[in-house]
Amino acid sequence: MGKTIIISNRLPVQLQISNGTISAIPSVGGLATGMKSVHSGGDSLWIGWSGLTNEEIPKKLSSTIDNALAEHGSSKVNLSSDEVDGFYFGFSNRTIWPLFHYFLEYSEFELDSWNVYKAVNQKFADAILEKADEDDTIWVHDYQLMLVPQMIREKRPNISIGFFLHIPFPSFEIFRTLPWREEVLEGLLGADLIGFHTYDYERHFLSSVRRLLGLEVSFNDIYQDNRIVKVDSFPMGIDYKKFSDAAKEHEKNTAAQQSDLQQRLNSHKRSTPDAKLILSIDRLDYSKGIAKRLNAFEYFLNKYPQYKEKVRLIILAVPSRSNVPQYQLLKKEVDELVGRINGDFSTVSWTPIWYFYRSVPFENLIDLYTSSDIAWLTPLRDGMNLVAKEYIATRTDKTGVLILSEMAGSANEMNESLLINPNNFEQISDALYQALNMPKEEQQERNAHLQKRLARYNVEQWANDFMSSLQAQKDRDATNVSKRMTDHRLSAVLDDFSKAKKRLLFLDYDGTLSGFHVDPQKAGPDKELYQLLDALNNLENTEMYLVSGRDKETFTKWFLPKKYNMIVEHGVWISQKGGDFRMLENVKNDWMEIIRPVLESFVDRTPGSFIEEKNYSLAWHYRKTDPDFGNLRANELNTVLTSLIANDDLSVLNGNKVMEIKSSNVNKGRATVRVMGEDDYDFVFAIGDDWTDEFMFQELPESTVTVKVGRQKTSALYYIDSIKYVRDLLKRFTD
Ligand code: GDG
Repeated sequence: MGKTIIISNRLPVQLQISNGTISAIPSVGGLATGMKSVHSGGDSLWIGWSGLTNEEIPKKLSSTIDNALAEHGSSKVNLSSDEVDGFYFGFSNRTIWPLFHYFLEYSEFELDSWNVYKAVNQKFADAILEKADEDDTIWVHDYQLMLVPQMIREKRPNISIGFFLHIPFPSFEIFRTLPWREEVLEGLLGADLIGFHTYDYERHFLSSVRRLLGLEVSFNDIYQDNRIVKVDSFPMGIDYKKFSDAAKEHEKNTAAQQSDLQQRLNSHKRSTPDAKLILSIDRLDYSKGIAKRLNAFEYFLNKYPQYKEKVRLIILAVPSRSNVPQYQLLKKEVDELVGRINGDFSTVSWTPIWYFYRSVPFENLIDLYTSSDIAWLTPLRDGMNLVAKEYIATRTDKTGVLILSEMAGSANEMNESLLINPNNFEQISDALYQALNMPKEEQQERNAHLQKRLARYNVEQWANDFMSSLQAQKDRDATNVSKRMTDHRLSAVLDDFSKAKKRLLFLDYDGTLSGFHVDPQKAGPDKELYQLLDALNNLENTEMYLVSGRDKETFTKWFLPKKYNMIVEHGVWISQKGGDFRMLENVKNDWMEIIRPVLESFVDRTPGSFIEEKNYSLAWHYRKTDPDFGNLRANELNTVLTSLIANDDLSVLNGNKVMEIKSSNVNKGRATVRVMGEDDYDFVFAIGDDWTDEFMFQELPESTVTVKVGRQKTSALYYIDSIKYVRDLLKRFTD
């Protein structure tokens, strides 16, 4: 068992330099806590930026810093201030952050910062490669490092890599605007497992992968050339116990033990016992909807004036990225709004908004959570939002109302809160009204459900779930019943081949000898393929058959002059040694008159699809259609056809982006078995890629060497990763 390497932009350790000495203090953030179970003991390492630029670290202290970090299982990536500017404040926070939070108008597409992002991602990847062993597991975190998985994969093809995105993944329509969208997707696809907070982000990602890279996706598996990448959602939890224990301790505090903030909160509560406290805590970020929330608060005070002097809104805005212009503008906007609303509504004994622009120590966070009757969180977009979960965890008597934006990832798991659309002031005002008037029993009932869920799926569980899923992905290869055709296995096969007296080779065409093309007629054989097939066809004591679903006219044109043996239309026709095609099965085609108009109606309604007409089958191709729409239509067609052909001797084959209707008693398995019976073969080989080839793999005798192209489920004995390797494999028979 190797070690675990965690990699994130920032290390879970804060460095402090004072009077020439260094101290490294572990951070208490959610991620650092959650990773405790993963990042502990000597068998794990955390790589990241220390928070200090090269310019800020005195040269003579560099190795002292390394030692201090090593004590916390951490290792730093050194970044200059220019790198931090381009990579972090630039591409990460001025391009990706706004784009992924649907603030398209804030996204800057600067080639220079993209280049720095790439270079810094490479630096992080190099730092990992330097420390990583083949059996290690690597977990890459967040949007600053999206290219790292692929950069590691290039150098270590077999190492296990997971990636988790902490922010939303936007819909395809937003993501497609990024000039470097393909590179970002490819970077992420270097991972074996890609995790998101919610299913929505997951499906947005899958949709971009299909539309932009044209990769095949089945459920949550993405089929790369030689690997399967799994995508899944893991909603991040909090350290529930830490928050609920802190709240319990907080309750026990005597007046003297209470913090200054708590004492002041108490004195306000005493002076106005029927006034309620509404709390909002966020980093000062435009995605958090702070300005809108202030406007909504003003709307509420106008709609329900009876609450003047009866509510107080506490806004804790934590400074963030203050050297990015949008954040400076936002600060100004919030400052002004608070000033204006307080100016408009305050009375001598009441200020509606208490505004704090700072971060507070943990104990004050608990003071605020436990003292507030309502937590009011209205992000316009938020990957998860942990504050919502923390508020609920601190409510020891289960009172308190959470009003939460449905645009936060946490809304998916927190149905018992009052969910609002942050743009709907009418709805928000009514939710505030409802919260202010909610009976205690109802609050407790709602929170009981929420607390139970949060306590169970805490951050540790989240981290463990992700790691087990990554491990399962690693094991998947090992448990595949079909074995990878390694060099070693191939040598044994070739050995049998050379010893055999009479040999038979069945080769599927599309997806095996030739790649898919949007127009099937354009996927004709190239010169190199003819050479290979000639060589195979000329082997002594060997019969080679091309086995295809294609029509006999096309194969006559491409291969008859070459005198190759051929089985076409899934086994309806056979041609041997250049002879004319003859029927192998007695099949009818009178059903076509009924089915053709049905397919035509699908072609009319599905742009990009078309019908291929063969002598004894009809095929509806949908490779060129919009992938989601094509799949939807294929399902629909399947239903229509299944009911239409119920009483006929017909079947529907669902191939790779094609549905083919043909006679049931014809398939590649039946045809190849018949051919095999014609002589006394002591070596039989069959290779194919899609499920029409599975008939061969299943029906040929067990001693047949069957090979599947690709990693999908198969009955074949062996598989090879991709079509790229087929020709090399076949060449070995001719050596
Ligand atoms: C990103 C995603 C996703 C806040 N103020 C103080 C303070 N905090 C702590 C909170 C909470 C954390 O900071 C904030 O976490 P959020 O999840 O709410 O938001 P982001 O910082 O935007 O985090 C987000 C998250 O990553 C995890 O994947 O949920 O969607 O944007 O833990 O308690 N802590 C202290 N003083 C403060 O003043 N001590």
